[in-house]
Amino acid sequence: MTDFNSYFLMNADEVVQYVKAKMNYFTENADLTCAEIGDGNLNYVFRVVDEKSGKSLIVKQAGDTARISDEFKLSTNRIRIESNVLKLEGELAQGLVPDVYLYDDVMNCCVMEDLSDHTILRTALNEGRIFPKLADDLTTFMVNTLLLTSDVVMEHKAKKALVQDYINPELCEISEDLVYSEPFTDHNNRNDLFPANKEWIEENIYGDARLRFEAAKLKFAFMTNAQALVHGDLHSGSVFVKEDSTKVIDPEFAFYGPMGYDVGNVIANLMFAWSRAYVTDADEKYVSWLESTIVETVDLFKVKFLASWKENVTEIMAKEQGFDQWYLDSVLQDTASVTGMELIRRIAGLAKVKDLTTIADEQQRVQAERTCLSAAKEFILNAQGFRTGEQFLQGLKNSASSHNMR
Ligand code: SR1
Ligand code: MG
Repeated sequence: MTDFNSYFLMNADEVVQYVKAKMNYFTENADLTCAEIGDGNLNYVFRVVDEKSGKSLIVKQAGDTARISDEFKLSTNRIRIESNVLKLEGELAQGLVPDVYLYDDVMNCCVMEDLSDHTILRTALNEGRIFPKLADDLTTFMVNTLLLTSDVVMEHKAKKALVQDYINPELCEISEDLVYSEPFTDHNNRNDLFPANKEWIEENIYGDARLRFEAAKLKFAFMTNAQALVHGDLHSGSVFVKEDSTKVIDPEFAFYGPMGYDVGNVIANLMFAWSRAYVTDADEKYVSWLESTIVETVDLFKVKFLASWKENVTEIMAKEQGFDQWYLDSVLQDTASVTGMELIRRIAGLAKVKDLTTIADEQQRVQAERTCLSAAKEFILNAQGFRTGEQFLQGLKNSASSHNMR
């Protein structure tokens, strides 16, 4: 039996031995079973259960390549980032992330709370389920984790130490490539386009010089604007939900970047769900909840951001009259741009979303993809025009009307 003193990728049996060796979480006579349950693009996720007591936990381990493809060689350091960021987020946004029990820098794994009584938000949305607290919880999470890690609030040397701690070159490179370059150029030849939309994308995305110019500017903002400790991958696969609870997971892409990167990711992924619901004629109550969730995510973010600013600002020049609103406006403009970038990259890039790929009818999928792509162009090219939740929703709906094939 190994003592886990040197790194290797564990299988389910080894994870059971690992938990017995490293944790006091289960009793001596526990009857432990383990299964690999991960379906993400990067890591291996094991659920360990004591069949006697029902107690359980999660072990997440990083390999040195991405699960989705060996092309991505990645440092296992991402598990350190994930564990430490989860702990910090847990302090800043209490109850909105899972508890971390252990981080192991030899085995490159972390052990955390099992959230199996929750469902991944994307899965739940594709099933048409409603979560009344979603916008409220996600906006609290974003305002707290973003504003409170920024120069507005933190002592500047302490903030710079965090910037250093969370330098995340390899995972940032993935986003630089997959979000900010490949969907406009296909220069790595790995974009995966839905055949019925291929020509449309070549003409309207690859072929739009103005759009590509804006994307270039946004890429440099992503790489250089060390504004706050962003989650870095806040799509609906990174959120667990149940009726009365929201938990944000998977902050392995975290780094100091633009606040709008997180907010835009949330909005875009709600828009994928809306586009799917729209073209498949989903239940009206569900569609209307999705619409109010998009609107509230923007509007509650604004209200909470300004309230938190008032309460927590320490930077002397940030207290100048009007600076709070000016700063928030710039975050909203970034939010609009990133909403557009995320909408485009999940359709014209490598990493897809099930909201769209599982639409069985070809015409409906064509319509949903074009709705998202045209709205995305509007969000990117006219980013300064989106300041309210209603404007964001209207941007999407206008695009849906212009692609209505019913
Ligand atoms: C190679 S990883 C592909 C995508 O999965 C992650 O969740 C990120 O969104 C990344 O872009
Ligand atoms: Mg992830």
